[in-house]
Amino acid sequence: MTRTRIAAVALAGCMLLTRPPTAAADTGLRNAWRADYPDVCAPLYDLNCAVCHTSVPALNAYGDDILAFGDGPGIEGLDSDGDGYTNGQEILVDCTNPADAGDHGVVPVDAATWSGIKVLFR
Ligand SMILES: [Ca+2]
Repeated sequence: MTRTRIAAVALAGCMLLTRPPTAAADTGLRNAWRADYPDVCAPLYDLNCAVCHTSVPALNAYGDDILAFGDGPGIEGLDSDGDGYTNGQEILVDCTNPADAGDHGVVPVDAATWSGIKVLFR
């Protein structure tokens, strides 16, 4: 084996060992999220990985909450981005990004009141 060939094999080996994890590793959670929200609005559906990631594999605030509390209804009462709108309202009612404090509805819903709960399930 020539020196060039040995160097090429060593470089290829290093590249395989240092390869970053692929997004495919997270497709199970993404699919679970989509199963929880089968009728999610198109803008949120189109965000794809950006619903939970700032840049794969780094998580945004909503992704951090999913990691901490699990996906689906368990975190709908949280306000991951701190904009005053719960994740449930953003995803199910307003069609806004639960990880972007600059993207929210017009009127925050107080889910602690009966009228607030009705708005979440209309
Ligand atoms: Ca938001």
